Amino acid sequence: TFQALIFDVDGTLAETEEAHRRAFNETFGDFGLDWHWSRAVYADLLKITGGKERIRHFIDHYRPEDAERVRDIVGQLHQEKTARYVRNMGGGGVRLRPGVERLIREAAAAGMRLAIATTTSLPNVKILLDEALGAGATGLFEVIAAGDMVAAKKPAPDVYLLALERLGLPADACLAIEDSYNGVMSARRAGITTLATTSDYTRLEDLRYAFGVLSDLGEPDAPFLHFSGVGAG
Ligand code: XBP
Ligand code: MG
Repeated sequence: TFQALIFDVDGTLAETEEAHRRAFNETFGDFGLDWHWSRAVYADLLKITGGKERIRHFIDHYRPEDAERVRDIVGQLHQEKTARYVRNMGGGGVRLRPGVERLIREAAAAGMRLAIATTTSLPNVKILLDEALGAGATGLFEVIAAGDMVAAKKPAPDVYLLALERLGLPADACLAIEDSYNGVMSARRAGITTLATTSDYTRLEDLRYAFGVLSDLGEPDAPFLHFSGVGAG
């Protein structure tokens, strides 16, 4: 029986990748780089999780001639990108995907424990939850495993293993909610059953290792359709 839900963030809680892409591109402009990540390029780059890792991959595969100039400032670029993302997300307009808020609130009310396992940086998680669910919404989540808290990002299992360790639960007590090949593989390698919802950038990805794949988490209008919390508590 499931005692906890572990959520991915980008693509699962909300469609955030266009906001990430914008923050990357604005940052490149700030630093005087003539780089621009189009949607098509970004779709390719998303195979690499983590912003710093993604920038390094871009340099290696798209702009090796810039390597010498930029290699040492990847950390700085990424710090600025995070600051921009947080600024851009502030001030409203953030929407969670269908059914996400309901699932979070009803699962919590039913006594399920909630956690997050994401490759994105912690400030990005906080601003999204604060903007979408109200200030202090991070408090709904007992555990937030994020970004550089682990050395190896998804599809490595580390971030899910960290979440399990902090929850003090075995893998089979948890259900992961994901949207990508990398995310599903990460949870699976940690031994966690995964429900996948497809997102804008992951629609065509191989999600066969999820136990179920849905377009989204739905938003029922009938009062008898509810999250039962069976198995919780
Ligand atoms: C999300 C990511 C992140 C974000 C950018 O993957 O790969 O890198 O795109 O965030 P997932 P940072 O949904 O599988 O966790 O720039 O903060 O890394
Ligand atoms: Mg994701």
